[in-house]
Amino acid sequence: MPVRLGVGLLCWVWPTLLWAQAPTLPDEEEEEEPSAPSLPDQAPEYESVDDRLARVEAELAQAEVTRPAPSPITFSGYLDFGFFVPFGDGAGIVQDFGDRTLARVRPDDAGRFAWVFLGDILGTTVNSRGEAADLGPEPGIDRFDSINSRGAMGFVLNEANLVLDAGLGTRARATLGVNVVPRTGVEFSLGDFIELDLAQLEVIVSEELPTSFFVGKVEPVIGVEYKRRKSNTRFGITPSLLARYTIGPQLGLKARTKLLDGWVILAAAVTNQSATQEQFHFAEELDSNDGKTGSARLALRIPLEQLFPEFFAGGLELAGDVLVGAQDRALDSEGLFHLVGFDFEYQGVDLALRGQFLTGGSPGRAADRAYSLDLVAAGYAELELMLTPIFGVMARADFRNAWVTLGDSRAYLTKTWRVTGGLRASINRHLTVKAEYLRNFEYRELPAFDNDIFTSSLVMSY
Ligand SMILES: [Ca+2]
Ligand SMILES: [Ca+2]
Ligand SMILES: [Ca+2]
Ligand SMILES: [Ca+2]
Repeated sequence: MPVRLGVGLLCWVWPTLLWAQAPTLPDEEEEEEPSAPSLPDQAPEYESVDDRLARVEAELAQAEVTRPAPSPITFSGYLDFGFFVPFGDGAGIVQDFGDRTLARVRPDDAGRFAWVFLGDILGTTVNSRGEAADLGPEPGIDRFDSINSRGAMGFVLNEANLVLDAGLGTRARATLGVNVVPRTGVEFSLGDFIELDLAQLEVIVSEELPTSFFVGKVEPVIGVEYKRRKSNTRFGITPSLLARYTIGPQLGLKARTKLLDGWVILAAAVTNQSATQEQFHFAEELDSNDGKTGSARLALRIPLEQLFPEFFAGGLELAGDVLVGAQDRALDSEGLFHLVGFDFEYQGVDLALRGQFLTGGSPGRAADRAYSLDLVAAGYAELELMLTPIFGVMARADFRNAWVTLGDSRAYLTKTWRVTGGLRASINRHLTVKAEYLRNFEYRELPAFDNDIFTSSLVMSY
């Protein structure tokens, strides 16, 4: 039972991790030549060949035990420093005073809510964390507006990231990812916070049929954007308009396997919560209901690089995604949060093309402060191209059509589409500079307002 093994291992892995000197089996690649134990100069003459062999073997084994193990722990991470310019007041939403727009677009809903907002609350993203330049008007609610620029341009240390990787023998690996996020203090507090981004144990169950189990705070399985959710792996800077549903780390178990000679990739997870980013309406870390969330991605991987090596340098994945479980924050498991969609990804050497489409919903429950969601549709497609080994460009188009409410108090009508253009310079493996312009458009039935963003980022990896 690999899962039980994983759970059991986890209990002692974390303390061990912190104990850097803990002896663990070294990886075979890293193994240094053991210093051969010297044969004793004066072997007793009566020693038989068998005895002698046994003694040498014992000495070899002793040398193996006493040899200091090479450290299986590696540190890596990055500093992500940015500068952004909001056009407008930095907010992705405006208030719909008197329900003037709502009365036209959703006449049945006009007059139902105390506050109605138009636009996308996370549309004015300034960094890879997905933080908005400003959360905008917030009557009737106390929110953590982490950037809170109120329209000002400014520098921001997006995050200082530290990843600790520990090889636990040849078949297991523990990973710990931490972000330190300095933000403005309020009322004598410092405002800075530390975020445990990832804490997982990966156990490789089988090499022949490549299968891994993960346990802990793990990356989600749906879509493709989670693979490049961090600023040192993302080609551009900002996440897509649907990333909020797919890139939030989850607490639970995950498995991934490759079948049919790598043509089929199956990943599935059982977790406390949805894969929503914690800063968005639909997320919670520790569960408030017994219902667990199941998610899965089934992909067909066409090895274009092998079939047509003269044209392609990578494979094409076409996948279906599904996520369903008790809605987060609700105190029981009756209402279900669900997402279904598909994604695609071609990852070559200089060229990458990827995208995703999602639809879904959640009934919500005001008494438990669970927001309701009608995600009519959201999607994006992104093209990334390295023009030289140093300079690259990216272009992305995305949209989000959604209706989010909380009882009779708040409603968010989002009908947004966006075009993003970006530049990238990978100076060397420690230094990358990126710049991006986000042009946010409102659908025709919504009033247009200023919510474009210019942002840039200097990623210093170590
Ligand atoms: Ca604000
Ligand atoms: Ca948390
Ligand atoms: Ca749950
Ligand atoms: Ca606009």
